[in-house]
Amino acid sequence: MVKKNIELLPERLKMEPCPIGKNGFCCKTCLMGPCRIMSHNQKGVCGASQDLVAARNILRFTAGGTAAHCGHSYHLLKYLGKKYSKNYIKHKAPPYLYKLWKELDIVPEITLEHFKDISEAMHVSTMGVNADYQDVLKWCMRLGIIDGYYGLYLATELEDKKFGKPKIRKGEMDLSCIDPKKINIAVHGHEPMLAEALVIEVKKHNNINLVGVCCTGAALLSRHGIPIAAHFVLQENVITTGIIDAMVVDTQCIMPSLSDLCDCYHTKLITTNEIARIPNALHMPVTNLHSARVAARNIIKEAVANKNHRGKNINIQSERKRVVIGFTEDNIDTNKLADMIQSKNIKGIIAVIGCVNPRVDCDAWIKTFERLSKDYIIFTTGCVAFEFGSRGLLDGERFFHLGSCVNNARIAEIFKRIADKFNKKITDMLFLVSCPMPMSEKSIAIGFFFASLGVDVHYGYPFLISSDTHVSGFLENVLKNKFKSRVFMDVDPESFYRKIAFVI
Ligand code: BF8
Repeated sequence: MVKKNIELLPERLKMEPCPIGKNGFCCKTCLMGPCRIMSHNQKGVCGASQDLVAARNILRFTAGGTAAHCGHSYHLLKYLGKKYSKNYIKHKAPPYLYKLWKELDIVPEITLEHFKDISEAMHVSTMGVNADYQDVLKWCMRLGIIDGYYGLYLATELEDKKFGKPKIRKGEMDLSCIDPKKINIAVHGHEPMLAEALVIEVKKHNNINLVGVCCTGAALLSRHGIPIAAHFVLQENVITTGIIDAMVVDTQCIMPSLSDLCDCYHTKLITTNEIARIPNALHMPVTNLHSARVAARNIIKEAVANKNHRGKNINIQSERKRVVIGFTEDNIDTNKLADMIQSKNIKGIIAVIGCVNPRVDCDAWIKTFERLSKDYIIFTTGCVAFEFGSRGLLDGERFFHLGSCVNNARIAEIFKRIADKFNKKITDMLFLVSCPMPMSEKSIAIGFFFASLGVDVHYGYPFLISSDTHVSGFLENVLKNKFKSRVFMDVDPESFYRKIAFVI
């Protein structure tokens, strides 16, 4: 039974978001504030304008997201005992874009440590450093490029090499993948090193059911067909089924509430990453292949012993959804997609990426993309992909599941390859990235990566910008001039539909 003082997500959501912070107008980079800059004419105590405050907030968001993705690659490199590859961006990026980025002076300085640029971004946006909001926003592009190559591309490449490239196959999604008859272990987070070791170890036991949550779940689903039980918003519901014997978390998007929640159930919460410690969790550090294997065996022992402590309440009402998964830049038929574009069978490709934010009407957005799928192929990754899957849409014909959020690199690569077939620039193709329900700052970093590739990027929930600032004008227009791309916001699914459906 859940203790009375534990509130689950729907209850906690009743707290309204701060309207000032939501628009990006709250400055808390120094201790003279926080300053609330309510109009263009008002300044913070230090004299910072509304535009500067909003731009710095966006940069700090972007830096946070980039740090998370690059940290992911960095941990993989350390885990595998490998070093950074030199000239990685030059090697991966389309040459014309690399040239443009050079001209714009936004190619990150990556010699030994890409973290220098991320820490420099925090420096740029701290009180009393950069006062030119346009220059501050240019830093977002620089971080977007780092995020894309040293986060998304590098993590995807390292994981593919070590754990295998996904294959197209059938898979399953939903909470009902959790099996009351078996010992259930859930793996949750983003860095799948421990989860991969568990995939090998659980094969030695026929009474263990391994399920995934969030992006570690999406990675296992893509590579091995391990069922995914939940996305970010449903992670608490995984525990409240009452039959998860061990919840193993690595890093990112893990709700701090899991600690109290696991206390209310028999579930053993196990942390595995040194930077993601949680009170009351059992910590099993995973730093290399050997410690991953040892931890995997110990986790199985803990889960087996814990099954006897289950309570009587089992709460599973949903139904397994069958999905087609495992698409990559190498196994998707880019010739066929190019032919469909050439013959005007489809108008283009929309990549629907990122989170599910419980403050957004998810149904309305998914229905909108379903309508748009008549004219567009839909690629999807991350938590929003789970929503397509749980509605039975991931058919591998019109809707393609391309994996976890770092696997957005696959989408960038497919865009690059299709544009090459037409001998065109990415920006000249009808490609769109839509992040309808962003929750994490990582979604913002990914958006700036696609914008730096020349792809239009849509957000369906305000990320620190409101429609009447110079900042949003810059993001819509200045980017258009330099990159032929724009970052725009439309929170209304119907108005977004009209903008996209009637593009010729
Ligand atoms: O990297 S989609 S809620 S789980 S941040 Fe987090 Fe958002 Fe889910 Fe994966 Ni991506």
